[in-house]
Amino acid sequence: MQGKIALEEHFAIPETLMDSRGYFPDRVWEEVKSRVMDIQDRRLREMDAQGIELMLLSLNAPAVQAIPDKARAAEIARKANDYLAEQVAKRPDRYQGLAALAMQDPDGAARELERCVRELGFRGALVNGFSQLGEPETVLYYDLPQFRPFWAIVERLGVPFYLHPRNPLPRDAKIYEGHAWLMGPVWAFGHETAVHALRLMGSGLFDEHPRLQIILGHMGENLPFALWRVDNANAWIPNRHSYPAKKRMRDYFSANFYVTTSGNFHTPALLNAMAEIGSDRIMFSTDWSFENIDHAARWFDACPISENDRVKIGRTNARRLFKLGND
Ligand code: GRE
Ligand code: ZN
Repeated sequence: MQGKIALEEHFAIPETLMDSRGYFPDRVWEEVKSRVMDIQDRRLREMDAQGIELMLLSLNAPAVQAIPDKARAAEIARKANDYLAEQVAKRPDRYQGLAALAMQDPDGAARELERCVRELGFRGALVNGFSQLGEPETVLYYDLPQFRPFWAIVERLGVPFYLHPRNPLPRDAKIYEGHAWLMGPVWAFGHETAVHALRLMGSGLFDEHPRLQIILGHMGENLPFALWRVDNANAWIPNRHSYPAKKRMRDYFSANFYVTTSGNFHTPALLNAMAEIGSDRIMFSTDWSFENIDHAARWFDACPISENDRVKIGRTNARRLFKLGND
């Protein structure tokens, strides 16, 4: 399919590059490093070769979220956003921006998002899971009450918020002890991010701000598969669940979430997502530089779905959500 749009597509700046180092063996790192630092060269050739018209670019992970000093976190976010704006300005027909945000300071993050959207023309934000603040072990999840004014501004700006994975801190990763292979994209990323998304849903955030739109990568971080059981576990026990939110998790997932195909190029997973959230809320993505554009595109272009669904997932859903114009 020509004209695809991809939106979990990462770059790095020198200050954040090494955050991606630990996920790759030495022999692969040189390759990943050159991919993630490049924007205007090989990336465009890969996009051309695989029918990707536009990428929405975002900073690598965990980057800003893992800087416990909030002034430094804000400085790096701003630096990454200014650099991204310069790069987008060179090829606005091929690239658009998603803002990095120092959520360590919710008011500052809201102001930076506003600057990115109003002054730099960015289309939304991508944040790498919880933020560390002060003591490196202090973690902030965005269902906490101090983030409600931030969410009000996201809703008012009308831009989506991509909740991207990061690893849990060692303190919260004891279950993986002795099994380091389960960290990162293999398993821990998905679990960490799914729990964060469920916290947002259960907190009542979407009752207060019903127009918020959250994007999850990796075909929804396993939530489309798990959703029925989340709402129905022990359904024979009356009032088993009690949480601040007014509705079922399914209702929020259907009204306030999108999922992308990033790093999950598997037809049964896509069909499950289509059955649970529907083809209007699924968008193509690759997860370059950490996955391969050709793997993503070859799979997607040939997977057995209707051409109507392919065009929605490959292009038009993103054009609508990010207000990129109609066609
Ligand atoms: C990602 O961005 O999803 C990612 C990383 C590092 C390794 C693998 C991966 O940030 O998918
Ligand atoms: Zn990613």
